[in-house]
Amino acid sequence: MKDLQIKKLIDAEKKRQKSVINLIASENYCSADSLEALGSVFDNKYAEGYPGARYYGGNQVVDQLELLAQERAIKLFGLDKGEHVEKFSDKNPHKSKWHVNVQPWSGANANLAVYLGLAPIGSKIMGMALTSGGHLSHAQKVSITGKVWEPVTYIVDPETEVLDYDYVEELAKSEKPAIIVAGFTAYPREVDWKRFRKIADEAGALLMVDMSHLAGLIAGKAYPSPFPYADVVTTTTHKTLRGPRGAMIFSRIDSRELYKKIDKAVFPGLQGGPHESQIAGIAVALKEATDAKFKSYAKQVIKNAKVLASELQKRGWHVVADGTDSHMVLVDTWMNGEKVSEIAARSIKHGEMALGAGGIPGKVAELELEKAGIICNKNTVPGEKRSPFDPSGIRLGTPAETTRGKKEADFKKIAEKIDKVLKGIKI
Ligand code: DSN
Repeated sequence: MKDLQIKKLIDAEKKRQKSVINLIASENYCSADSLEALGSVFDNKYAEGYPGARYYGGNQVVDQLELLAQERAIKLFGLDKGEHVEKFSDKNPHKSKWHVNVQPWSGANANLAVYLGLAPIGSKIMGMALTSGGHLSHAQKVSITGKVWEPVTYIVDPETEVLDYDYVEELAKSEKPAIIVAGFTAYPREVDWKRFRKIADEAGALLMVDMSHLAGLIAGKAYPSPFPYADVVTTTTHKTLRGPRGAMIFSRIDSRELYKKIDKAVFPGLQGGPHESQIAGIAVALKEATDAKFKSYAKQVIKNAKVLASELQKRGWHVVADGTDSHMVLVDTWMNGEKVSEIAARSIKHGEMALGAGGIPGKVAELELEKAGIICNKNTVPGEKRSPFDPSGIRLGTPAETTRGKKEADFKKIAEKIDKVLKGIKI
């Protein structure tokens, strides 16, 4: 590369990535082949429209690429075999095959496109609260998704910190949202997709699952698939799925023609030209994820997260929802209970008690862990009393380090190190 300033920064970031323990639950390392496709000549091409119906000439090769990416996505999640047709709710007559749009530039865009296509402006969208593990694009007030549509927000059970489906059902039945969003950004436990289908049917709503965090685990058959039950499934491609950044929207092909409305919402509704180089990189990752090795990877991700959670619990840390069934572990470092009362004592000295009980603010935990070479993110926790900029906990994830070959024994050591760093914090 001739641009030495940029080359220096790329090398510095490579060095940083290699030298840290990366526990950001939403990050991963995509393959060299994916990166090669991402940096390819496909980036030079304008291809507004869809295969066979573009607004520019010269799209013969790009059309083949996009169709191949779609075919691989459908195959990876078993949607080519019709196995996700029969199980679809008896109440819902829309038994169908699936279509996938591979053009969304990002996950938030993909979610926005679904709402734009399927929910009348001003209608209700029901999503989980940010503090319970929902995402900004699940109709939160600070996002366009909660300004253009009316947000209906559900939370987890304050005691157990897991979903209370009866309460979600009651809320859905009384609010009658156009769309119910399931699938979360900081919820570690298994989700009962079938129950969500029932809730959507009872409320007369569409069920959209945002499986961004779980896509790789679902592709690797290590976590239950939402496809038998959802009307629409959105996902990013760069988290557990281990591709380059991007997103996809799966929708049923049936008399409701949801897929046509979604395609129109993506383009021309929200986006211009698709990033075909991004689509090429995603296509590579989709093929890699069909490999048997990827199945072992997905299982290992979860095994590692379970070890991380239990090792932290053993040392007295409050793990949200009492553990994990996925790739992530949420630790409430602030409301951490009596077992780490010495930490609370330090916080009292620091004057933090005014804000609640208290241990370590998530922001402090994130910074101190980073100083020790462990990268994670501060995160809100159920019943959050502090602010999203300085919340009560941290979110830890195992996908990136599992890609680097780490197993249970390594995560035991990582838990020991986290414990040591956090308990040694001088506030
Ligand atoms: N920022 C992603 C995450 O970390 O979960 C979601 O957009």
